[in-house]
Amino acid sequence: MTDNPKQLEHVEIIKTNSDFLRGGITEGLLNPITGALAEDDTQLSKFHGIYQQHDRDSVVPRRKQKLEPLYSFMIRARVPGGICTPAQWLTMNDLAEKYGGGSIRLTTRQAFQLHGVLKKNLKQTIANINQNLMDTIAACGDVNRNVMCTPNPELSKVHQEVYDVAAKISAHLTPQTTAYHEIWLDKQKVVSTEDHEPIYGKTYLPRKFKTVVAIPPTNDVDVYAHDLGFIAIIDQEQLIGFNVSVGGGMGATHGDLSTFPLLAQVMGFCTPEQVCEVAEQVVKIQRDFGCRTNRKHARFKYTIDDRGIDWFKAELNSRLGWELQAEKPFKFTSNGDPFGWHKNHDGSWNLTLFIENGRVIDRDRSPLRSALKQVAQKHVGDFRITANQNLIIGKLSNSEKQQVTDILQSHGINPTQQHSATLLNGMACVALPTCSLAMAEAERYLPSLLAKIEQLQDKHGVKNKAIIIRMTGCPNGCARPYLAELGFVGKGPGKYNMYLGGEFTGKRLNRMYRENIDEATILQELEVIFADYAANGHEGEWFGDFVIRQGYVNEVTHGSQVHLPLEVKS
Ligand code: SRM
Ligand code: SF4
Repeated sequence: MTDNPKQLEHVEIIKTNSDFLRGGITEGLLNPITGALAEDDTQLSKFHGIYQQHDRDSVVPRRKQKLEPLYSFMIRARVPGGICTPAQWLTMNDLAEKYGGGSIRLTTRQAFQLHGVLKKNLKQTIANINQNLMDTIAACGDVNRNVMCTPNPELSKVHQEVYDVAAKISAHLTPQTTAYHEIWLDKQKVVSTEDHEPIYGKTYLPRKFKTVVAIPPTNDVDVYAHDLGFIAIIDQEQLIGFNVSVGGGMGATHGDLSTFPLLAQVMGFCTPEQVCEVAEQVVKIQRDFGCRTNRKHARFKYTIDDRGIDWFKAELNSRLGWELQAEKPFKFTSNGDPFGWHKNHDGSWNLTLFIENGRVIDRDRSPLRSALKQVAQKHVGDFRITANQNLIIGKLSNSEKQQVTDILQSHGINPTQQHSATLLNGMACVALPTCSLAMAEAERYLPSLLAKIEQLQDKHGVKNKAIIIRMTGCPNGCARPYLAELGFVGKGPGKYNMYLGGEFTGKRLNRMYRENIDEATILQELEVIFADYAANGHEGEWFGDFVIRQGYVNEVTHGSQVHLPLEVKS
């Protein structure tokens, strides 16, 4: 509120002067000299769901040829609660075929990403997404992003009701600027009307903001990793309301102990009718109190950590003009996905398919994208992206169930794939070659590391004990690695920090165990721990709990401990 303009982050100036997110994007799109946008506009384009990237694999050869980097764009499409229709799936498929290198990426926040879209194709791609009733606005940028929701319909009869709440929050917090329609959909601005952002104001939020809705007992959406969470409280198959959680986040910077992941704290309860009002006031508090002078300290988690949860509760209650009720009891039992066929409460079928690291692409022996295209062409139910980057083909009738099985099998895909627990619980962020922040491989490397980890588990007889393993190419935490029982965070090419001690349902942060180690060292470390786990693990004891009980790491009680130097166990 009292930031000195001289100290404001440059992005704040860009936002203020952007005329509600217009900047020079329209002109930049028309400039044929370069495949890039102007630098300031690359900050604004994020609010429109677009990241400028370049192919990091080809930088050096292109530089030698005196060529600019091979610029292209990542487009992220919002899918509230992860649910889309077969027609929408087909749209993303067609766009991936035409403009996105034949690849669709399902994200850890239940959205779609296309990579490699050239500047000249951006407008057409975004127009097509909108024609099919999806959008990309607020998929990125300093605003509330895609609202997540447990997508599994068989979990509860009130799933639809909870999902509707998630969709409402999403609509309520969507930016109101007309710039999006003007730039991408050729809508003319009404000259006499000023844009107005009733929730965000002219400078939007200090930083990205993420909202999630969870349906216990599954915490598949990792509610504790989010700025704002609503945990559905269901009593005798009636949705009575939501516990509200605030202040979670994952991002950190290597070597900077003032940055750290934090778990969200549950702070009260509200009714379904009160949810949008609560969400709006929470966002406005962050708008007014979040730090705008240091982007590394600008996430909502720090606003709450700096001032304390009691300050926040008082501020929220005073803005609401009424008080949140006391939180209600709830219990999470897992944060993974239930793979295979499951019957819904209404008799329809769902198939949860494992999608390795969310990448839907045709590979030689597994033409997954083509198979799903054919399913979408036949199927009348829906497609549900999970927060673990997997896919639920939802609401199938008995005959459709058989059709889907036949289609997948004819493409060499077994719908009830018998993968190991390790593979099924693995998750990696995109990282190289597209992510400009990646320090090491993640998506392209995790499968081969998991295969080696599995061999070790097999050797020690612990292969069937599921372990949540996550990898990211840098400390930003896009695959929520600090909640994993075993986490790997890229430090440099081929080098990772290794984390131990997250909890199986996602409610405890892990702790850095080894720093900057290569694959051989990772496997040596795990050999010792797995042998110990096999000999001394209790019946039913999760790996993350075991490593704490055995003293490999201490339990983390505040995120600032995650990266503290550790007394190394010899
Ligand atoms: Fe992320 C930045 C990919 C979920 C924390 N994230 C990025 C960018 C856009 C890199 C950039 O800024 O140039 C990555 C694009 C890579 C690419 O080539 O596609 C990227 N993030 C992803 C996705 C695609 C990972 C995935 O494998 O699925 C996820 C897209 C989610 C979506 O649909 O909206 C993704 N990112 C997350 C999550 C997980 C979550 O939200 O549940 C986190 C941790 C939670 C959090 O926000 O605290 C996350 N991403 C970040 C951060 C660190 C933010 C921070 O507080 O420090 C950055 C960097 C930044 O914002 O400066 C980042
Ligand atoms: Fe990129 Fe880092 Fe996010 Fe991975 S964690 S996608 S490397 S920003």
